[in-house]
Amino acid sequence: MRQGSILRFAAICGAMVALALPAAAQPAAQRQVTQGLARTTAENIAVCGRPAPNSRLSGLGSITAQDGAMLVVPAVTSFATGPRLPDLYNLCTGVTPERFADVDLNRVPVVEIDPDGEVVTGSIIGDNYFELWINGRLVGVDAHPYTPFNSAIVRFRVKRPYTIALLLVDWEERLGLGMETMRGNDWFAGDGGVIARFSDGTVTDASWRAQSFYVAPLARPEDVVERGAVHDTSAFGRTYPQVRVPDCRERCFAVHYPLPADWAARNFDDSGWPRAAEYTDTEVGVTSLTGYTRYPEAFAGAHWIWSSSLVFDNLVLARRTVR
Ligand SMILES: [Ca+2]
Ligand SMILES: [Ca+2]
Repeated sequence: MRQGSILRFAAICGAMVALALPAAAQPAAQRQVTQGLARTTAENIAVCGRPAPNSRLSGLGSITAQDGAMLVVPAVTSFATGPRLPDLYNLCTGVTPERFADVDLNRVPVVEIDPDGEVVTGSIIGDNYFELWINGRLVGVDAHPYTPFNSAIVRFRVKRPYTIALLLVDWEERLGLGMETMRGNDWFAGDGGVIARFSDGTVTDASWRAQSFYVAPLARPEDVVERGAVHDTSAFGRTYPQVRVPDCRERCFAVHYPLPADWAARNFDDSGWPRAAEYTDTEVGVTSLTGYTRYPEAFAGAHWIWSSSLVFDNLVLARRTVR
């Protein structure tokens, strides 16, 4: 073909490709790659006020990606500035009611989203940390980021439809690498999970959307495959005990994706995100977690959810619009 014909042919092909893409298609995610440990910028952002078993320091780090960007690990959070949600169960504050019926809801302030809305009460556990946003407004942050494990109560007044958005972090001790010390192993890859139940019938389940934004530890950045919208590491397993963690230790890589600026907004289009994956109590490892098992009615009907890998995905955003 002559050059003009080739150009016209290319333009027509381009238009056909554009037409073939679904309306929800979004540009390919821009990944950022880091290798090795971050520089510790905060040893511990959350002091546990009482001696508690399984206490870990909630540290923060800074690491430079291969594109020159400075990244905060495990995540930029609002923990220091956001309102802390009231405790359902928290060994660090000594709030450990024997029964869910013992919880005095009158001590839980109602956050006003819509003055003419209904009051919704929710119970939430983040393994390890969550922030709750409603219609783009930060309603509250997890009172204790890492461990010991805690659970929270929230109340807000809202009108349907409304959008719940959660920022979720599987915290880490080997900052930048998604690993921690476990049973003598300093390079253990921890796993995440979140569960929530709200009094209007909304529960965490596969109807939510969940996307990952920080994936580690990786032997090679190419071990994350962008398969459609999924940041896929399933070739290495998704949960314990099947998961195969690489033995690269401090030489491991991490893949990060920038968070959309408006990810918590009500009108953010999350249709390009994968559906959340449901995980069992056994997979999440919560069968002896008192802040969960002591209050079955607080989480009845809800499922633990996360993105496609409970182990490798360390920063996850999840959303659900309640109609
Ligand atoms: Ca927590
Ligand atoms: Ca992890």
